[in-house]
This record gives sequence, C-alpha cells and structure tokens, in this order.
Amino acid sequence: MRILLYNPDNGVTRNFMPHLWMFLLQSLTPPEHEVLLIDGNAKPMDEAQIAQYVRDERIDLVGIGAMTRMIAKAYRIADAIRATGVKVVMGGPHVTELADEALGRDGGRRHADAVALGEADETWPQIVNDAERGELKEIYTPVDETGKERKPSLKQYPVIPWQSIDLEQFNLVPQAAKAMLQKVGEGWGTFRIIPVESGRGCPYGCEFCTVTGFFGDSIRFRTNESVVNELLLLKARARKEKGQMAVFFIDDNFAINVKRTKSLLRDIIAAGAQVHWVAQISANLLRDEELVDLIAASGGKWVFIGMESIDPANLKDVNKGFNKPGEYAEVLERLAKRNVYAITSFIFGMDNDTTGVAERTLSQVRTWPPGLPIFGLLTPLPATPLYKRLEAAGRLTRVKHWQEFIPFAMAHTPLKMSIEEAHAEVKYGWAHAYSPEALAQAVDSLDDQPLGYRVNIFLARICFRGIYFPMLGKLAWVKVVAENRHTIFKLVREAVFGRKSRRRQTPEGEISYEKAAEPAPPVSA
Ligand code: B12
Ligand code: SF4
Repeated sequence: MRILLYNPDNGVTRNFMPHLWMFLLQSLTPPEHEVLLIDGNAKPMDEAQIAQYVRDERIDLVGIGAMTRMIAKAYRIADAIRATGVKVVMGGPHVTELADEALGRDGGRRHADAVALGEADETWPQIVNDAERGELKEIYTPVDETGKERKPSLKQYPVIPWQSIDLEQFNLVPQAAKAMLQKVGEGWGTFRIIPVESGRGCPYGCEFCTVTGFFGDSIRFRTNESVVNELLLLKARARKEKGQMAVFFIDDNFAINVKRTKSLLRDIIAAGAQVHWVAQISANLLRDEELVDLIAASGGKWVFIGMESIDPANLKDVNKGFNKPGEYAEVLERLAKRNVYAITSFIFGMDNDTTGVAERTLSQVRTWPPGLPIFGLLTPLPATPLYKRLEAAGRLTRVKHWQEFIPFAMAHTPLKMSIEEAHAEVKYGWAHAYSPEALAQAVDSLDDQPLGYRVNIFLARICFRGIYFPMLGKLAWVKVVAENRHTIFKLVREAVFGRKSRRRQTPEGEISYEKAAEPAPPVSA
C-alpha cells in the first residue's frame, strides 16, 4: 500500500518543527508499504489540493493526527479524502478523548473510518495489516492479552532512519540563501529542529493538561544508548549536508527523574553526541546545580518552563502548586550563568487573575535574564479535570470550542475579569514583550556576551513574536524589520566592523570597558 501520514496546519504559525508521531509511525510501518509524510504547516494544502494529491499519488490509506486546536481542519481534510474513496485513520490526543465525534457516533458527520486510541506504537502495524486486508475496525485500543490498557514500553524503541528520511519540507533556511549559507562556518545550508523523545508520562497531573491522562502518571524511558545513537545519526546527517540540526526533547518533563537525566546527559557527552537542544523542564527540578552544569555541557541552549502564573493562588487552583514563583528569578539566573536561556510560558484568565495581570507579570519578566516569554489563555481541553470542573460549574461559554477554533480566545468565563479583559491581557503581554524596545533591551542585556548570543536572542524573539502576531506575508516581515532597524543596524555593524570596546557593569556597580571577545559560533534553536 501507499500510505500518507498527514498533520494539519495550525492556522497561525508556520511549523518550526515537524511532529514526531509521523516519523515514529513511519518507522513502525511494516516494510512492504511505502509511507509519505505531509505536514500542513510546512506544505500548506486545502481540501481540494489534498484530495487531488491522494488521487495523483494513488494513496491507499491516510493517517491523520491532530491536537484539539487543529481538529476542525483535520476533519475537513479527512472528509475531502474520504470523498475520494480512500480510508482515513485518525489518532492523537483529541480523537482519543472524543472518538465518537470522529466516528460520527455523536450525531455529527463521520470523519474517520477508524480511530487509534492512545499511544499507537503497537496498534499501528495491526491497523496497516487490517487495512490491507480490507478489514479495518472502527476502534483500536492498546491492550494486553487480558484486555487491560497497555502503555508501550520504550525499551525497544524503533530506530528512526534520520539519515535517509526526506526532510526537505522542514528546512528553516530560505531556499535563496541555502547555497551561500552552506559555506559559512560549519555550514548553515540547512537548519532543522528535530523532535526526539527520551521518555513519556508525567505524574504531576496539572488540571489543564492532557498528558497525565493520556500517557499515564508513571514514566517510561528509552535506554540512554538508543537516545545517544539517535543524536549521533542526526549529527552525522547535519555534517553530511553542511547544515545544522538542533533537537527538541519533547518529553513533558525532561528532568522528571533527575538521576536518570544526569546519566543520559553524561552519556551524551561521553559519546560526543552533543547537539544544540531545547527541552521542557519544570522550575522545581532546576534547583540542582550539577544538573544545570550537565545541561550546558551536553548542548542544552533553551529550557521551556511552564511557569503559568506568578500568583501562587492561581497555581494552587490548577494543581501546579509545586511551581514556586519566588524561585523563578534564581532558577533563570542559574541557567543564564551557563548561557542557557528560558522560554517562559504564562497562562492568563486563571481564576485569581484580575486586570493588569499582564503588566504585573512583565514587570517581573523584565528583571530576569532575557528569554522568550509566551502568553496563552486557560483553555479547557476535552477530558481534562479543568474541562470537567468548568462544565460542572456551568462556566463553559463554548462547549465544543474546537469545532470553531479561534486562536487566543477563551471558552469559559474567568472569575475575576471578563472574557474581553482576558483577551486584552494576552494582547498586552505579547505587544509589550515583543515591542522594538523590549527586543533592544533583551539584546543589550547580553552586552557582555559575544555577538552570536545577541543575534540569537534577537532572531528567536522575532520568530516567537509570530506566535501571536501573524508574520506569514512579506509585508509583515518588512514592517518588523523597519520597526527594529536600530537593533538590526547595531548587530550588523558589529558583525562587519567588530567592536573596539564594550561597556560592562561590575558587581559593585562601576562601569568598566573591555575589548570585545571573538564572536562565539552562532547558538541554534
Ligand atoms: C512537542 C509539543 C509541542 C510543540 C509542537 C508540536 C510538534 N511540532 O511536535 C510545541 C512546543 C510548538 C507545542 C505547542 C502547543 N501545544 Co503541544 N505538545 C508537544 C508535546 C510535548 C509532545 C508531542 C509529541 O511529539 N509527543 C510524542 C508523540 C509520540 O506522541 P503523540 O503525538 O501523542 O503521538 C502518539 C499517539 O497520540 C498516536 N498518534 C498521534 N497521531 C496519530 C495519527 C495516527 C494516524 C495514528 C494512528 C496515531 C497517532 O500515536 C503516537 C505514538 O504513540 C505534547 C505532549 C506529549 N507528551 O505528547 C504537547 C501537546 C500535544 N501540546 C498541547 C498543546 C495544548 C499545545 C498548544 C496549544 C499550547 C498552547 N497553549 O499554546 C500549542 C499549540 C501548537 C500549535 N500552534 O500548533 C497538548 C494537546 C492537547 C490536545 N488535546 O490537543 C499536549 C498533549 C500537551 C498538553 N499540555 O496537554 N506543542
Ligand atoms: S503541565 Fe507539564 S508538569 Fe503539568 S501535568 Fe502537564 S506535562 Fe506534567
């Protein structure tokens, strides 16, 4: 069979990183079948185009995976494919929770011929075999011989053949600049961020999150060896094509077992498998100095920290009381000392939030080392404890908000402000954290660092700005460049002419001037 795995676009940003599930299922497909991958974020297609593609490429089976926010698009694409007579299997967190919706058993239209519930590592080969025989079942559940739900072990993790997978659609370097950038330093002809998992599951059970329900509260890990080998494969590919490869460890909490994370990082260093990497780690686990040393030494550049709120009452409400806002600054300083910076994620519209929450949050963010703050709204995802609580309290304003997805829009009424006020807070957060002044400040705060770090924070901020302010057209980019021309000019001038001296503040508060060091190699991710 010719199988297409398709991930719909999210309607807001171009994808900076492909989705792991596609590569994983491709690797788990029985070898006699051919698997093609399309990520709608990298290769946008509408319903008519995908139907045409399926016909032209003589596809026999399509697998679609989607988060809740992309599910409406996923259903439209599935409908168009099914209209061509090709069977569609859907999987991922949304349809796992709402299988009846996908199968049209809730009174709505049917979108999928079959649904894979939960982790599909073991059921996917069976789905493919059943489809080939024309015996596709409606629901596939990972169960053991006794019919009990089974979470796949990651000890026998498949080898994803990164050396040969077609990754052209995921190159972040513009086509026009490719040839030139291949010759710069170690080569920048390609730059890709690749998702790698080292473990699954999270015991914390935060109220708004689907992870504990979906992957379970006990953690399963891959062997260190299998992770290290995967990094070595990626590194070798980057070298071969004179490009760069950064890794996003997509584990929900990469340091959930600190001892094991340290042992993995040590093995990465020992094998020379360091690549620049990003990972999600909760603030409470970053108290350990040795762990942070190993993060830096093994290539860690950015840590995504779900801070959610600077208000302990809010954190307690959503069962995330293990986050201690009082230690955020210290944790970020600890990382920054090793040139590791943080993507700090905040949620507005929590029950104890009042107007002005964005400015209160930003007034703290401004005192921290520079990073990438991101702001969202509390969103009741199906089957989460949050959804159930708000539903029971009659507070949901858009019960099936995913059927008409609107980015950055609440689906329930917060307790201490209106929905409109919550929306305005998110807008304020993004507008002020990513204003030309804020960008200039972030760059200047790294004044004592080599140029590479300052260029990196500037580019990362520009890209992250696009999460809220659409930057898909040329005009939008021209506007951003014009607004930030002073910072850009300053960085370009330094790159071309270097700097004779730089201002530096001593711990005693005196200003001293020293000769600039050689620029460090660019920091990726
Ligand atoms: C990496 C990640 C991201 C990345 C982007 C995704 C990417 N390119 O990989 C970033 C950081 C950008 C991101 C952003 C967001 N994310 Co996110 N993200 C994740 C994360 C941590 C890992 C995803 C992953 O690769 N998992 C590992 C793979 C193996 O698991 P999987 O994708 O579930 O696939 C398995 C099964 O589901 C199934 N399967 C999946 N698809 C298919 C398809 C078929 C055909 C079949 C048969 C089976 C199948 O088989 C796979 C193997 O077992 C998950 C949490 C998690 N642990 O999964 C959250 C998660 C997916 N994200 C989530 C959310 C909410 C978001 C945001 C909306 C957050 C926000 N408020 O802004 C944004 C929106 C992104 C956007 N605009 O597109 C939720 C989604 C919940 C839901 N019901 O939709 C999750 C589950 C986390 C959570 N807090 O609950 N995310
Ligand atoms: S938000 Fe993070 S820490 Fe909390 S349950 Fe989800 S994955 Fe775990």
